[in-house]
Amino acid sequence: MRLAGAIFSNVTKMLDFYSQFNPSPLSIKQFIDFGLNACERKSFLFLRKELPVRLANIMKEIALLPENLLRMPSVGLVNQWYERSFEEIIHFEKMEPEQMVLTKFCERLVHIRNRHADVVQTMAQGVLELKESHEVDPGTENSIQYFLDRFYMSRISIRMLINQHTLLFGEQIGKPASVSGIDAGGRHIGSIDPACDVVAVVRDAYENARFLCDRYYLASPELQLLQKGVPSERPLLVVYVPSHLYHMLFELFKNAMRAVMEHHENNPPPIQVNLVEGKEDISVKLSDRGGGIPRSVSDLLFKYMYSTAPQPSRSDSHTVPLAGYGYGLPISRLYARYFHGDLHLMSCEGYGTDAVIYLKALSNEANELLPVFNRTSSKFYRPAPQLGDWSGNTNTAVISQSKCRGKHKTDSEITHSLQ
Ligand code: P4A
Repeated sequence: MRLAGAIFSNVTKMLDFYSQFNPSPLSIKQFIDFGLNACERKSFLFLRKELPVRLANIMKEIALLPENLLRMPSVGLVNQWYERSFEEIIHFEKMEPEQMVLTKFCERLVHIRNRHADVVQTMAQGVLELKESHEVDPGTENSIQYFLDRFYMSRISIRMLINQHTLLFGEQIGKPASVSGIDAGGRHIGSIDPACDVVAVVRDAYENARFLCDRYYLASPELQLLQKGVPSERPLLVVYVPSHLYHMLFELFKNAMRAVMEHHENNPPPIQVNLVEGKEDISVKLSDRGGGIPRSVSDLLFKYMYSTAPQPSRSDSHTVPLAGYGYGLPISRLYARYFHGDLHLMSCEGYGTDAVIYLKALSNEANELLPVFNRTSSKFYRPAPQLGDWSGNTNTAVISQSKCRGKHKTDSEITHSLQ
């Protein structure tokens, strides 16, 4: 009992200690330089500090979640995984970087990666448990949206670090299955392709989405590829993580195909993909004529609380739709933002939707975008009255406070609104 208490307080102390440091974002160029001057010892020394820092920063935010969400069994499970993994990495804190230790560290990272494989699903399950057991107010919903964006971004970054280390220095067992299946001809540096052929990834994602589309709708829209921008003759090559690009494109193709097939009984119009290489940005635009969605819906497509629905049961697995309500879009946008790109949806209701993936054209400008735990981030978890400062009928809290009927503001409302 006393021992358990001692371990508990030690981990708590370590969490406090490591959460004081800000995560160190790396650029794609730094990942590559690190990979080329491959030294396992140096990587080990960096990760045994950086991984606890990134874990501690996000664990501090988990602790600030609304209490009713924290009490959900799935959230508790995820929290336990994080505590476990944090402890396991801290274990290497004072070890000499000899070969035996380096090997054990690599094995531990693979183990941790496997432990966290279902974090996205399990957290989504936690949100579902909350929705089914509680009325969720708009303030709590905002906190959850804010948290999940940061939590999943943190996870993407931690997996990136683990993948780089295990791919560069680990045995064959450390290699995760290739998602897109594109043969890079051995030029990869960890998970980064210094000459990632965007057209090849677009075609691959299209073909795999089309396979699902054909199976469900017995037809599929064609792909029309157009390449524009500064020099357009040579293939568009980027320094990027192909699996991240594939993830985003596959998601967007599934959405576009579903919209097109639901909107056209026969002769589905093609999905157009425009590739543009600018000085600062590389843009990949998918345009479909799937009928589009109203603006009120396109905002919701990025909201975790609206995208959370129970998984279809196994018995309907032969009829799973092409693109369901999942975390596909919000997570895809995080992949884009992770290296300072972005993902935008522009829909014209009644016609179709454009989805644009922006990537940084220069690998030294493609820095990791990481959540930092501090006073500013903590503020977002404090329940605050949702008081709108624009007229309108979207915020019921405003209406219920009868401001729209010309009620005077209280002194405190005025003071606060001017701060
Ligand atoms: N129109 N346009 C889109 C959808 C509809 C669309 C759609 C009905 C809505 C939800 C969904 C999938 C498609 C599109 C491209 C996009 C996103 C939405 O990238 O044509 O699954 C939840």
